[in-house]
Amino acid sequence: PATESKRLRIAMQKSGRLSVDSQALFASCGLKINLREQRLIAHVENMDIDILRVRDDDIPGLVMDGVCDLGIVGENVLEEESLQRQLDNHSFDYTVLKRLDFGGCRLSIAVPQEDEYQGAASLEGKTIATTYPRLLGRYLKQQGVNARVVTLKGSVEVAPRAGLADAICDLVSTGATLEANGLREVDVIYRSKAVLIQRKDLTDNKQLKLINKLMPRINGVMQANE
Ligand code: PRT
Ligand code: ZN
Repeated sequence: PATESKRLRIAMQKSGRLSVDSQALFASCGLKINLREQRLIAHVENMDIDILRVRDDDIPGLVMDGVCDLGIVGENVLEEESLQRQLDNHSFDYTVLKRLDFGGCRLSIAVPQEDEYQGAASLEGKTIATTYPRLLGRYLKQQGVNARVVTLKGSVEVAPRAGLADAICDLVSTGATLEANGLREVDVIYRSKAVLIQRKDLTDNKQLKLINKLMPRINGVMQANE
């Protein structure tokens, strides 16, 4: 029934680069979660919160569709989904509650070590492989460059060697993956961190109160880590 207050639903990455830090953030905010079982939903024992553990790619949509109230996701995935939804005329509303201090990386253009590169114009007429076609497409448009974009969900870094692309646009943190594949980072097109987002139409008083209780804790934890 609509009058009954629902538990706050928070989406987090089930397993991957953001899961350990997301869990640690929840723990340091006092949430007691039993994550032993490999379940989709974990109930928080001491608060009216459920944690949904999903693929990171599903998190923006779950929040934008109002299926989850909060979510922790990389800005790269969030922005890519927003751009895609704008093109598809789907809802893409959300509020960023906090930019977090983990999950940092950059989305960069990389070319084979020996290839010449003199700015974005060097990409004219080339084929670029990426997992982020909308972010790359926006960049190419801004630069006035016509290039072919090939979408790969994985193994983007091997595309040039495999003859699938002339260049790639992929996430980089240390640069070791690019180096191991004979590639050179030439332009950063987007800088990303993990963010805590909230759905736009959240009106339940109890849920809003809970969020108002959590936010100072998150701010406190982040200040202590500075
Ligand atoms: O299974 P699921 O779909 O949930 O996970 P996933 O495999 O899609 O994502 P995951 O866990 O790899 O990354 C989750 C988020 O972490 C990304 O969306 C980014 O916001 C953030 N992040 C931070 C990174 C990196 N750093 C990163 N280095 N995501 C991916 N990488 C990859 C990159 O794609 C490349 O293959 O690591 C490699 C490069 O790393 P370096 O250190 O060699 O430069
Ligand atoms: Zn993913």
